[in-house]
Amino acid sequence: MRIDILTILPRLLDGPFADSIMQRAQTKGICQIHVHNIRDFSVDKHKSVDDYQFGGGAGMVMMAQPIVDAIEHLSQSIQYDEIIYLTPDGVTLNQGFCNQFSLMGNLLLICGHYKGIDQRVRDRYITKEISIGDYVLSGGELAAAVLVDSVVRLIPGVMNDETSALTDSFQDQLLAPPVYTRPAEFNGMKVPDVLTSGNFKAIEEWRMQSALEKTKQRRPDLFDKYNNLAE
Ligand code: 6GU
Repeated sequence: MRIDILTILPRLLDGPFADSIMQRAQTKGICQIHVHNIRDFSVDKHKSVDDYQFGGGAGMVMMAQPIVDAIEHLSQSIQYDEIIYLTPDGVTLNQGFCNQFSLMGNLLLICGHYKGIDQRVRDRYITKEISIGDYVLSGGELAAAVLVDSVVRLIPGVMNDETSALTDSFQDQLLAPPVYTRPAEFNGMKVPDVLTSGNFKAIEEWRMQSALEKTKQRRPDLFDKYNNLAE
């Protein structure tokens, strides 16, 4: 998979892909991530990327020209499966989208700033508009990092058995149960007896029960969905 990211703040994306699973996916050659500075495609003498919005009102708008030139330039050599605009007014990202994107070959992500990008870029080029939740970030870069991380970890070969997405299968519908590691007693707090019992059937039952209770408490929406699917 190849992922291209267009941004006016490329340094914000230096960190997120340089370690751990994202780094391994790239060194293994499973995924290539390329970050491009939109400003490099600006043609005026001030290297502008934004301008006042028509109709008035506070806040700048990212100009169409540099973004469109960047898209056109990259599209000469790459056929994108999706051109994704990260924006708080997009459709909320979920595991289903992540699974879909992880099966694709080439993705182009565009990070917005200020009031966002000129609507004409969205109308002509964007195939998906994605938000990562109901809160506002100062730009799309951190959202792009979240999207890339959640997608790349799902590509076959990226994770080993221990970190495999298969082991979080039922957490797609339920929240994860509590986990513990040694020592069995820490500062007077004991690990639940069942986990040290060696009774694997009882352990599985305890985990399922804990996951159900936690989900019902914290995410009644997921709990209802889970029960409807089970019916
Ligand atoms: Cl994709 N962008 C911004 N700026 N804020 C967000 C977001 C995206 N998703 C949630 N909040």
